[in-house]
Amino acid sequence: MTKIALITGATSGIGEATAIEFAKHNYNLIITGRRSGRLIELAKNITEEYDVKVKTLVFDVRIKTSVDEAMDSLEARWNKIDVLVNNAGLASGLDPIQNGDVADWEKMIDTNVKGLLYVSKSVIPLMIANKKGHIVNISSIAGKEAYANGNVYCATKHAVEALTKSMRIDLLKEGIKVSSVSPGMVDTEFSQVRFHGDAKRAEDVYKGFEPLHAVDIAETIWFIASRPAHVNINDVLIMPTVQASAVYVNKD
Ligand code: NDP
Ligand code: 8X3
Repeated sequence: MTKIALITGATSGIGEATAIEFAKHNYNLIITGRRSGRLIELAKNITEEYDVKVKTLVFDVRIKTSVDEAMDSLEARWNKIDVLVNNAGLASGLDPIQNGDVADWEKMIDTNVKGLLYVSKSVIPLMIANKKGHIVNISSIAGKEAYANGNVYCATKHAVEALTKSMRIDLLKEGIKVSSVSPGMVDTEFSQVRFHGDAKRAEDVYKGFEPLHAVDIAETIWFIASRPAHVNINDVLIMPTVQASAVYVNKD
């Protein structure tokens, strides 16, 4: 039977590349995000290129009732979710803690922590019923290290790390694998969002070196998801070759 992957935040960057990677490997897909136009376009492109089915679900991961409504709308044939990629997330702002904007803080906490929990809460019972499943949480180098002005973003990704470890323990007896992928700098829309649409500032982040590309992370997620049943890759920390830590980057 064709397997199913649910990928949150598939309207751009890592999530979009991951959807394409799983389609390439013959998975049917549930792709989610808030920008419905982009989801429809991606579904169209994927189904034209690959012989798979794609279901689009438009919801904001921060709103539990929206997550539940979207998940409840799934027809029974979509309920056997083999892989959940908790990818939807963002940084908003890059300010010292004393200047931080509370709205930015809440956006990051609500999306990166509460959103991941809400989606997991609705998918885990389906995986338990199927007696198998694999959850891949997208963390970050910011989940391993704290860096100047990263404060709340780093805190949310440290929370993702703790949740990943704890979920792995809680779901052990249910046969559900839990992994995380922690990338360094990846050239996506991430910095545009972090800098509130300031395209110039976002572009400068990736100048003078080759960052990771979304497909590098997508291929890593696929590798993790495609290991044999007895193997779980707990965590992958993946960096551009020129990046040694959150802040040490060998730029031209
Ligand atoms: P993008 O901004 O390109 O993609 C983010 C995705 O998350 C979009 O599809 C967006 O969809 C979705 N999203 C954001 N907020 C919400 C929300 N409230 N509800 C539903 N979906 C939401 O960034 P990336 O691809 O880089 O980011 C993906 C993940 O990777 C994030 O968790 C990020 O923290 C992590 N990461 C990124 C790194 C990088 O350098 N780029 C490095 C390490 C980790 P939409 O706006 O349509 O809702
Ligand atoms: C995104 C990478 O270095 O901006 O998680 O925190 S970084």
